Amino acid sequence: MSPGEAPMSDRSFITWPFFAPRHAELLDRLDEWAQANVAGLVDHHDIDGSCRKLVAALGEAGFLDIAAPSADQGFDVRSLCLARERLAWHAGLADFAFAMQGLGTGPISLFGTKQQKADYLPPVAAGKRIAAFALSEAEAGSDVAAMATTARADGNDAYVIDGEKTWISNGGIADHYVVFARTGEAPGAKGISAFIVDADTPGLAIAERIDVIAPHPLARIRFANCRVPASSLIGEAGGGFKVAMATLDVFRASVGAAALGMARRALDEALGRASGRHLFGAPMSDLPLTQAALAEMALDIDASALLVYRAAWTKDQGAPRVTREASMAKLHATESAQTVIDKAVQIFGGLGVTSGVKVEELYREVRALRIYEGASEVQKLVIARETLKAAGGG
Ligand code: COS
Repeated sequence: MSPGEAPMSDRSFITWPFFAPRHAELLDRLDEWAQANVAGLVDHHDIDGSCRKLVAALGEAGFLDIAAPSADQGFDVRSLCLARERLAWHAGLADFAFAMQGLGTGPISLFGTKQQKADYLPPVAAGKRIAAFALSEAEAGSDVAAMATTARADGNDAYVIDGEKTWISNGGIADHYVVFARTGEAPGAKGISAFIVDADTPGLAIAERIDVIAPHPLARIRFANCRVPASSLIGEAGGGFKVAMATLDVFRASVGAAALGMARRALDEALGRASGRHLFGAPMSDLPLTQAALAEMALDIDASALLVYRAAWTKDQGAPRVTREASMAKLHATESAQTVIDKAVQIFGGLGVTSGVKVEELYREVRALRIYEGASEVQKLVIARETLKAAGGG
């Protein structure tokens, strides 16, 4: 393998019974496109510019239809997961650009009116507009129902939004934000609504850009007397919590898929390193401790893959909710990807913590996945609740 060239990757999973022939074809197209384009689109010194270029190129290549489907049948969650897995294998930023087009329109795809879908989905799918999902607040990340941002009805034809959202991906470069705010129909989860807010709406301001260990566009956003038409409400007034949770039911499994793609890449890198490097007179891959690490990595990857594809397949079979399956997929795939990548760094030794080396990049990139779209602790809570419910308790 020459420097900079991507290693070979196991693709036998595509013959597992979760997938149809169109998924194998998608995997081929993604790999071919990413090999030819991703390196030229990612510039780590210009994150905003890279994301804009990635969104435009992914749209032009036709992949964003998977993230923001206009067709009546809606999401093909297996395609969504495969796309994230494969893009994450190639570059975390490519996965990020793809995924946020989906999360930032998920509520519209699932609950939007005909008009909202017609206005927002085609330009996002074409890569001509950038989308964002604004749910988290400083005091309401895991506990969504505690959110403080308000949207007050102003007559029958408008709402006025006040408050702050933070850690908003694509904050600063998005053309619209799906914003969740308290409309007060009832306390807690039942008094929240979702709105589409165009980025140029007066009263919406980027309060701060946030730097993180694996840089991507991220911001704190302030709403001050931000007036939006009533037609921007997604779903029913007071139904915003369900809109958020149903969107996360689709996208949480895909976070697991992104983690899986990163873990697969780490294993591929580690296999190359272990067979190419000689230690004590033999290839490193002959050492029992190296073999134990590689075995544990391969096992974790297959377990994650089974959970991710199970969640995606179950949703694609028409299950109204896949809360338990999606939480299990996200929890296991993100936690184990962290471990798999850490083992790859160990196999690389000093080179593994050197800037610019792929496993070092993966080590930084995977960390946030255990936090966003529901931290691991929230996933455990969700799985326990669902398990107790199924057993007739809880
Ligand atoms: N799909 C549809 N509806 C759902 C749902 C889902 N997946 N999950 C919950 N709901 C509904 C419930 O059915 C309930 O409605 P009813 O009372 O009519 O039955 C309502 O929403 C409230 O649900 P619940 O009582 O479970 O709410 P909680 O406040 O206890 O929710 C958790 C708790 C922790 C599960 C939730 O807040 C959560 O997932 N938090 C993490 C959020 C997150 O991912 N944050 C990161 C920001 S996104 S980058």
